[in-house]
Amino acid sequence: MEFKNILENNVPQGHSAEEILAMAMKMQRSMSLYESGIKEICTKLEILQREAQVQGIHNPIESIKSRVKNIFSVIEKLNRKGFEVSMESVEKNLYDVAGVRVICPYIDDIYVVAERIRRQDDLRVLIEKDYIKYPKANGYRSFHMVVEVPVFLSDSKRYVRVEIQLRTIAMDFWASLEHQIRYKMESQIPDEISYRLRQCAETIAATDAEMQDLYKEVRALSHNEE
Ligand code: 0O2
Repeated sequence: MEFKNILENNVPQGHSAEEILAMAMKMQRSMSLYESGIKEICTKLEILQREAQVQGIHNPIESIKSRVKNIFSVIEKLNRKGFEVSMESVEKNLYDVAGVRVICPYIDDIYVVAERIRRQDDLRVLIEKDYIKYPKANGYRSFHMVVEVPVFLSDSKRYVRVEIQLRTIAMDFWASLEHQIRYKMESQIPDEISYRLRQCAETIAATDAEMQDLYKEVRALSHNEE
């Protein structure tokens, strides 16, 4: 969301536009720490990918995307949740400023990657949310983890929170399009559209399960042939 829209729609109480702009510029400088946190996590994931490629075994990671939340979205979220707008508040109250999305071929791969992340003993896992076993009411499925990763600066070590979203290709397809559709609708999504989106999520979940079964069967067949 653009700064202009935030100020027009949602001015944080007790601040002037100039104050918020100055705060945004100050916060922007601190945001580089989140970039570093993302790099650390992406390196770990790329090492797992590379290991599978070198060993010629199934690679549980199809692709990796990352982003640092736009500073104005950060301010908007703090404001919407009633938190103070400051860098200290970001560090205390927000978990998804740094985000890494891991796209996996099959459902089982998600749990394999989650376990490999848990085993990295320099990471602290703070939160896990399994929206695959327990999908959101709208049909959203993904596995979310919030981890803290150490970032070494010239004179200190800082732990940076990174949200890791693990999804199959099919879950990502649904979530990306649902996100677009939701953003296109300025008002509440009509019930009929929500219903159809949920139906699409169910169809996709069934297809994901079928693809997983197919893969297991093919793998068993090829093992038998060896
Ligand atoms: P973006 O653009 O990805 O940054 P909250 O963060 O307050 O909304 P909570 O409980 O802290 O909620 O986090 P939650 O629900 O575990 O995960 C939030 C993130 O997961 C979202 O970030 C989305 O990326 C994704 N997500 C969660 N629910 C949905 C959904 O129904 N549809 C889609 N497409 N994505 C979802 P942001 O900040 O909303 O968006």
